[in-house]
Amino acid sequence: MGLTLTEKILSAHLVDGEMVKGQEIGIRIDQTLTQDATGTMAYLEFEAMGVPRVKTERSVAYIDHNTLQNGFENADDHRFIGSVCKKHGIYFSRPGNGICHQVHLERFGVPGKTLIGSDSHTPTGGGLGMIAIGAGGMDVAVAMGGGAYYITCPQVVKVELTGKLQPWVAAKDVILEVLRRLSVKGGVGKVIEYVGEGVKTLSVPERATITNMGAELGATTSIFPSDEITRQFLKAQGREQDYTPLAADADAQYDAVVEINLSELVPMAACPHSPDNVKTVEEIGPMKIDQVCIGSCTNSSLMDMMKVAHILKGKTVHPDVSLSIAPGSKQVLNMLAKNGALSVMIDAGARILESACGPCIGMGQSPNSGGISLRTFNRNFEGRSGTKDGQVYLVSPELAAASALAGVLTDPRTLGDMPEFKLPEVFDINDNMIVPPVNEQDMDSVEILRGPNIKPFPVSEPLAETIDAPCSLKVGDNITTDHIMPAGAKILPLRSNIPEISKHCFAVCDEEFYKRALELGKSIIVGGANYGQGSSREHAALAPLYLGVKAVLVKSFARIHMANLVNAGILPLMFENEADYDKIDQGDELKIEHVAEQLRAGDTIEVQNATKGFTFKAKVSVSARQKEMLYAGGLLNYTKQNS
Ligand code: MIC
Ligand code: SF4
Repeated sequence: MGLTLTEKILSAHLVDGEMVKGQEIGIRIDQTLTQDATGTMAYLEFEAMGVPRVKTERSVAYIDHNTLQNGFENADDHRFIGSVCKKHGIYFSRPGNGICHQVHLERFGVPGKTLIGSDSHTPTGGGLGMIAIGAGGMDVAVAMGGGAYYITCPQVVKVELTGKLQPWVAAKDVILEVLRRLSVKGGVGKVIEYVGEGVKTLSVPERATITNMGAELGATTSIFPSDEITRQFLKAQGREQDYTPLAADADAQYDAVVEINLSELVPMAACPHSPDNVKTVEEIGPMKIDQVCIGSCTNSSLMDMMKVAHILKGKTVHPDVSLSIAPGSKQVLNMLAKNGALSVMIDAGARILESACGPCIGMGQSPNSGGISLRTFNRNFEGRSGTKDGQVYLVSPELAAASALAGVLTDPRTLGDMPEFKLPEVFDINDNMIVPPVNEQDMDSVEILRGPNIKPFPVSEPLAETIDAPCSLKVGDNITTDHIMPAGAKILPLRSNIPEISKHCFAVCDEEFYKRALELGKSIIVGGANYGQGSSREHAALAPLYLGVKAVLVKSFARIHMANLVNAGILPLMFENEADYDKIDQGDELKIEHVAEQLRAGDTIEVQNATKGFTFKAKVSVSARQKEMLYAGGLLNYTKQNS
């Protein structure tokens, strides 16, 4: 029986366990990436492990999230990360060089390799035929130290692409269609593998748009084959030597099949406030808009920008619309400057932003009150834009540009003939903003620059004999990490200061939570389905840890967040009978006796609701290795015990 591409790469990297679906496997990691908002913690954790130099083939630290230096904090963090990189063998992509996923695709991604990154959109690398997975900072620290990365051996879903996109219909519409069909929970425990004739019609940046936003399916990752188109892209990046052809076997067996005829797709938008709330432009109608933001790791490639420039050429942005554009990397921005497209954008009235995450993470460009914002990004969770009642629609760059001119949601197919957009034969290559580390023999001469914003991470304790704590908060379904630990320009600078950032924990849901949790000393959070979807930020586990949260009891978890809870030593519990969720109220005293003993005996735990006087069952769906981590009080304690 033939193998899927996913199985081929995973089994070539297997260092622990067996390739049995649903079981935990450990894989060797060839490359890691971090960004600044998760990076400070990841590097503090790496330092705590005491490994002198990274053991991966390539590790890169990017500065792209916290670039609004509104006070000393972010600049301190950048200098800290830069100095750690220099000393410990990591390449450092300086602020201004671009968004981690875009730059990694351009300069470092290699087909067939494994990559983990402390950012949930790391699967962008799947556009180059990598197994690229988003993870918590601690997992990335362990991988840098040469440790394996553990995942559940995934099911593999085949997405068979046929046909060819119609003019002005975009790669973004492909992933929106997948989200429409599978939903934000549809990818859990799965890798989405793209195959079929239609694959050949998509360039590497288009493939990367699709794998990038595959994160919104909750999937472990998404992957495209590595083919002639991949070779041409790598050649144009001066990296043809990194090319290897890779594909699934013709008789590979998949766990599920989705068929998409590219020719039948139409322009679409994900409506507020979920990436799977997808409608066609026709269904939404010519809605009046206030803002358009083009950029983010989903849609900021040169090809995207050239399409936008073509649409804007000789026109003016509608007087009621603010248009911002953030090209994804220095390479993209500079090529636009050299070929004149940047001037076209400026002429049309676009507000050009630096090559960074910017508005995507709420770093500026919050829309007006109740404002309707079209964004080429990947997430439209409530409040993420920085405006609580902002209405964010996720769309393709083509649709965004056409609408910015018209002032209303506009089908880009009304633009008429589309010229053929081709990737350049040679990209503009200048890696002068990527600082290499010093040689190993010189590492002692590098001083680590630790500003006052950098505080040690909270210490977790070994699992208690009994957890006896009140429910400090009860929340509903699809709680995102943006609810648990919001981002934005005010809060992001506190990413290396857990005591301070914890003040904002769950503030979107309940402003009193911080105070209440601290007063209670220890507590349990109760939630619904798909708890912790979205970002990989381990702060969504570290802040609750700091606030004394001992367990999180929900209907189901998102993958990265559950791993982050275990890494932090917080017990992740799932209702065996979902109806028990309705019987618990905030304030109820919950009691779990002999926790470790119960865990050793199986995967079900008995919980008492002392306030209401009933007992119910909760599942702990973790591996044997993760149980050991829970007994030890998290991954760091576990790693120390076992090294
Ligand atoms: C995001 O898109 O939510 C982020 C900001 O890139 C996060 C990482 C973070 O919270 O720092 C992610 O996707 O993992
Ligand atoms: Fe940055 Fe947005 Fe991409 Fe996250 S999703 S890495 S914030 S551009």
